[in-house]
Amino acid sequence: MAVPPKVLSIVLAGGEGKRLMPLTMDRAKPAVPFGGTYRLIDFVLSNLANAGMRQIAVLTQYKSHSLDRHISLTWRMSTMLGNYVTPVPAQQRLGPRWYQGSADAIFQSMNLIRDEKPDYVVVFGADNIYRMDVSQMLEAHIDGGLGLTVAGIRVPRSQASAFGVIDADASNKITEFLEKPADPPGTADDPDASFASMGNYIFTARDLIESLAEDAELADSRHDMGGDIVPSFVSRGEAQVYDFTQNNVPGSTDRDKAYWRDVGSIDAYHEAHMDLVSIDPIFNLYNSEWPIWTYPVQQPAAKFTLRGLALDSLVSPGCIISGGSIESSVLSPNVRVDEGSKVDHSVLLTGVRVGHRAIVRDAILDKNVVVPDGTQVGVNKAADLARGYTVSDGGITVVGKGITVS
Ligand code: ADQ
Repeated sequence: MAVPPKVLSIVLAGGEGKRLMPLTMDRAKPAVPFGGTYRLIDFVLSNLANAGMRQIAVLTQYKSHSLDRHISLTWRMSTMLGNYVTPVPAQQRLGPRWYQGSADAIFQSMNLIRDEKPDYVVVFGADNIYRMDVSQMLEAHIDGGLGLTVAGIRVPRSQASAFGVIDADASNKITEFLEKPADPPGTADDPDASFASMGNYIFTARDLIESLAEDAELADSRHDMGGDIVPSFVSRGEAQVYDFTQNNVPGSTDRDKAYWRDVGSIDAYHEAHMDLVSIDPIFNLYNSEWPIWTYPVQQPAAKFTLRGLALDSLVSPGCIISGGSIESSVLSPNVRVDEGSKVDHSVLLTGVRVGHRAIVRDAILDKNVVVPDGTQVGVNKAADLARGYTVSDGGITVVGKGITVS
């Protein structure tokens, strides 16, 4: 039997997440809570661990305290997942500077690749919601025989300027790659769709090492994976695309099979939560054949009293809904909603308190926000702005950590 290839996985977890402010005010974007009990980074780490990847380095830098803590608690201490995952803080090995672009983050951590001597390096972003059997992409990379494989998915062309856009030939070789183009091209069969990079790459290790070393010498490079490294492989005819729709995760259905969301903006983050509470879930958190791992919540089951109710919602352990009504919303652990209050189309993070006769609508309330008796948030957007809260382009109000709504 052939010796299995040696694979090192690197998760890029150092992004600032400016467009998720104020949720990223004092936590890194991959540490932003999602879906009641998860953090964004749990999705990529689960995809890697479930696919059998046993060496995973998480490169962190920006406000990484809560991220490091979460990784240690969930991933390092778990007996089942053992010691697969290691957080690697910015090490400033090559001089007194933090990572510049994402490629510089890997370049500065090159000792990991040199020490482990892998055949292949999996480099995945940390900010997306999806399920993927990474071993199937690895197989496609090995079969393709090129230096780089980029995972791709069709997205509405109107949204494609936020992504790297791919053109490929019939053999999947990438012929053109445009990083975040102002006017993204459509695909050959659908002018309203673009073929986008998911920001997930598999490299043959020696090609990655060579390319990073060359890029580090270039004065005009931004040292960015999507902006510099991928285009350099494409210009040498060394990159292929892996169509995400080919991926088959055990237990997934036709409806949730190709689900992938970039949750980089407030509106996308809110919409991805609404996908979780839609009646026929588009993203199914309950697929036990491909679990999404996280830190187990040590709280009693959610309790509903005084005719409190929740419709089309996720309500985490430790929540008490006493007389309030929750609709199309996601509640993290330990949220309280009191009598006469209504929470609608909203995301409430851990420890939020909603008093009596309050209204929360089209809103995201960060950890420990208090909505006192009789107050409203998200109902009148002009009033929300006047009170200093963030209101997204799509009309979602965000109240930052610990604030008492006035
Ligand atoms: P973006 O997500 O906009 O586009 P970037 O901001 O570089 O690219 O983030 C990619 C990943 O790297 C994220 O997980 C982020 O947290 C992390 N990261 C960023 N800078 C880092 C640093 N200095 N150190 C460590 N980690 C860092 C990318 C691609 C696009 C693709 C989209 C898909 O460039 O081509 O379409 O992802 O979401």
